[in-house]
Amino acid sequence: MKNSVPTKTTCPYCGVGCGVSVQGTAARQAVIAGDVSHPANRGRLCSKGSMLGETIGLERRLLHPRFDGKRVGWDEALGEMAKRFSETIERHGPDAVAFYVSGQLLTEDYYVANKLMKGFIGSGNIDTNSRLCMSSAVAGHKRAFGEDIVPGCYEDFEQADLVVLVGSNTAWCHPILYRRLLESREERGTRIVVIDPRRTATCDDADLHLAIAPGADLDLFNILLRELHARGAMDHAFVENHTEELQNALDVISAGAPTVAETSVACGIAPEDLETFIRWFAETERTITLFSQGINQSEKGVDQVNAIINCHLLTGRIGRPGMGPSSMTGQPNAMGGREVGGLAGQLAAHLEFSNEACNLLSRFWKTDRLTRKPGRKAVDMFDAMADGKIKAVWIMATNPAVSLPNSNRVRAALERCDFVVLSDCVEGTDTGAYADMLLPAAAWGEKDGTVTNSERRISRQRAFLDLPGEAQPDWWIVTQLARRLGFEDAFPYENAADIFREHAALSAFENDGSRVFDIGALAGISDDEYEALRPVQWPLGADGAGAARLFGDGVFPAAGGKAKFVGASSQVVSGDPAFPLVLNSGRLRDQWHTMTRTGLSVTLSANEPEPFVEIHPDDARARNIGEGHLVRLETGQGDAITRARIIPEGRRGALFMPIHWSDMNSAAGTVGRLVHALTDPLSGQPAFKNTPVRLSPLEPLWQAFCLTRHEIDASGFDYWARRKVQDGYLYELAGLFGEERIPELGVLAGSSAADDEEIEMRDGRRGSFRQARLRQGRLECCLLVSRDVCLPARDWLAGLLAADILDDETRRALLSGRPASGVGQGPVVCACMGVRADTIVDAIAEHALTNVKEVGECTGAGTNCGSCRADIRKLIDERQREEAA
Ligand SMILES: Nc1nc2c(c(=O)[nH]1)N[C@H]1C(S)=C(S)[C@@H](COP(=O)(O)OP(=O)(O)OC[C@H]3O[C@@H](n4cnc5c(=O)[nH]c(N)nc54)[C@H](O)[C@@H]3O)O[C@H]1N2
Ligand SMILES: Nc1nc2c(c(=O)[nH]1)N[C@H]1C(S)=C(S)[C@@H](COP(=O)(O)OP(=O)(O)OC[C@H]3O[C@@H](n4cnc5c(=O)[nH]c(N)nc54)[C@H](O)[C@@H]3O)O[C@H]1N2
Ligand code: SF4
Ligand SMILES: [Mo]
Repeated sequence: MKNSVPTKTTCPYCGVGCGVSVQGTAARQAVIAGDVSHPANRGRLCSKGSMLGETIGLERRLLHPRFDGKRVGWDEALGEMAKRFSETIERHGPDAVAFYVSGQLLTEDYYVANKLMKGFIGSGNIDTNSRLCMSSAVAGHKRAFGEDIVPGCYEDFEQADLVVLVGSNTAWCHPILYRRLLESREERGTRIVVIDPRRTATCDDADLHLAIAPGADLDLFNILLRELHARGAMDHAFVENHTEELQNALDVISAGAPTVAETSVACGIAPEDLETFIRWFAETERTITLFSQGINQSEKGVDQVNAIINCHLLTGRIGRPGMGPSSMTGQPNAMGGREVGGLAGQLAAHLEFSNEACNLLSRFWKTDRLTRKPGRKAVDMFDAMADGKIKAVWIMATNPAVSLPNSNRVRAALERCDFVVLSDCVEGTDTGAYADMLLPAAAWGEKDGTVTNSERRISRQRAFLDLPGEAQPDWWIVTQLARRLGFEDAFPYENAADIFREHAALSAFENDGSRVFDIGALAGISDDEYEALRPVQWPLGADGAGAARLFGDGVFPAAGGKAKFVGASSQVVSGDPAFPLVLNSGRLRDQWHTMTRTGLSVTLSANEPEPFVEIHPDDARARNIGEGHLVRLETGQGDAITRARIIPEGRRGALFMPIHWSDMNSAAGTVGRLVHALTDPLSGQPAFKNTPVRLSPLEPLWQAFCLTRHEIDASGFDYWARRKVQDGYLYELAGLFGEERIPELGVLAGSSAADDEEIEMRDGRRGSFRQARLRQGRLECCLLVSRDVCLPARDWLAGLLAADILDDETRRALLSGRPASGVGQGPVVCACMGVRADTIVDAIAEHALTNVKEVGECTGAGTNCGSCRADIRKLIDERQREEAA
């Protein structure tokens, strides 16, 4: 721990980019709080941010470079890399190598990786997981505005009268922005419309939920544009002076001219709901349309982005307070990556692949090796590995074996690739299993740099921990390799500030207003000024002041200064009877992506213990699937086994699986194995939300769970899932196929120590049993096996590893699986404040609470990030229904 004054830094999770204040307490322990001075969050944090302190230990950290499974020093690791990369380039050309990077790198890391690949290795083959995340928004922005720019800011959400959330589960995925919206709504009465085929937590606060048929958004925004035009909602002066191609777009989308009624059928929503949406949009000047993965992750993602922007251009609602199209970025630095050209089709500093821009960049970098053509986009890059065209790859800060579509093929590609390097801060990831070289990266809290959030705000991430083991920041590792490849002069950096200054200088280099992205005012800052840098929104004026909104003056960075309408109509795709359902995938409130970090937090892991699939009751009934049953999903790409969750409010024919499970924490819960690798033809972004799938029930021969202090080898079981609990792990296990491999504690947890005490209870008739091992009176591990579906609730048991010496009553209870005296437990509802369901239910009953606010005052639940408010409301509703009955 470096000092005792709080360190101000930025949350490493979502694109809201909240400021975090960290107070060190002891070695690798810290008190985490929201930074009240940060304009994005003004002191608030969501559950993930609040629990950062539970993830900064050294558990699972990768601490030393490793080559071919053996520990090596940095010198050897970098020497080997330089040798392999240069040999490959010499023999097969620069396009035979690639970097696959991430929106979770800091801008400085990203800048040097891009500079090395495009500027000095001389290939365009650097792409990023942001391809999976917001490349459709990037392409849509460029088509409409001429440059990749998010016009508005978070304050707009507080100043809007209508907020349309389309393809976004904002309550869970951008919780603090959502919280700001709800708070201002209390005074302003802002209307909220949610457009999502699922009924998400975000729908609970909506005035209108359009449960749209998957993939029908283009039809919806096209009819909206036509109706806005027909009903006189057009801003004539704006359209005339600041846009072009409206008539073209209208002609394209009016083909066949579906009516509002026809469109409502195509979209699967009630005609009166569609009418309400059109009316509200038409009559509300201050309207924001926030879009996220339900829009971007589609084979027509770019067209959908433009369909949304079209409606804002027509009404002139852009760049002024409380209005505009708003692409919410997912990762903490997806925006920074866009600024440095992390995508294969861009150069640094918003320069495109034109001759002029290439010459400019060559001059600035003093290189004659700059690539003149874009490289391969993510999916294509891994296909090229599978085909043997790319022979060496360096993956940084992403887990493609889990997160790319058709991940079986991705794994085969990594297998085929001659030389795979992975920089990660943890070990044991799915991608790590395919790496020849593992490099230990510095993690959040250990590294310095900047990130840009969804409102173009650049904030510092600051180190408050020492580098553990031999871990190094990503920029350092890239710089070292660049020097060993012979580019010492171009990579002289000694710290992150050196790189930042160069990045800032490039943004202003020969710019003269031709690129909006300009932070030249920071090019000359000293190390101390960089250390003290306050959050600021680009572009920066000469005086260093930022800009909250852009395009308010109607001037766009396109040729001619005008924005463009881009129309497209949707194509009818025919289904495949072999795969009659459609699989959607997305996020849960308390986990981050592949769980390499949030999975370390006991609190965050308490809410959702296992991979699951959401199913409509009719689809479940037709297949004889009950709540909590294990099921198999199959697609043209692969299969998965998860728990069934039946959702009455869902859409028939539509399934949803969370993205967070992988081989690291489950037997077969990786959704990426199922997802087709269909991509948008323009952006290359995968269509993650709509894979044709079939579903069938499974009959377990037995089910079990095992609570242990140490990890066990569960790989032999047909089904398993692991989560972290206080002082240990909880495994769910099941036998599904063939001969029964019923677990025994002695085999799972190893043989007992001399004075361990083993207790056991068997139910001979049903073949169920419970075993526990006590060490000096404390629980060491236990196993509960059942032949029928019923296993006792886990939550009480999960706390027992942390308990002191177990008394007789608790031991008896342990074998029966139930707490002796109804101790208040149940699932954690509010992760931030650690409030469990039973506490809330009791408080509601005891104090006759009728709303979420009262529950908050009484128990603290829902008072921090607020993303559990929907769950609290459900508990209140349940209680009220019980009372009414
Ligand atoms: N808790 C948490 N927060 C996160 C993350 C995380 O891992 N965990 N990750 C971050 C990242 S990188 C990202 S990109 C963002 C993503 O943030 P979001 O985009 O909000 O999250 P998703 O859950 O991927 O998808 C959003 C919604 O799109 C809906 N959808 C699916 N198909 C369609 C469709 O055809 N039309 C419409 N209109 N909607 C559809 C889904 O049902 C889903 O509810 O979240 C960020 N925040
Ligand atoms: N089916 C389906 N798949 C999806 C999506 C979906 O909605 N559905 N969403 C897609 C989207 S939007 C995204 S953004 C991706 C996310 O997918 P990934 O990027 O693959 O997911 P993460 O788990 O965030 O992976 C980040 C990795 O970097 C490591 N790491 C963390 N910090 C650092 C660091 O500072 N340096 C280095 N070198 N490593 C670090 C972490 O330990 C982790 O292994 O998933 C995509 N995949
Ligand atoms: S909303 Fe939550 S995850 Fe996103 S930046 Fe803020 S604290 Fe981090
Ligand atoms: Mo993302």
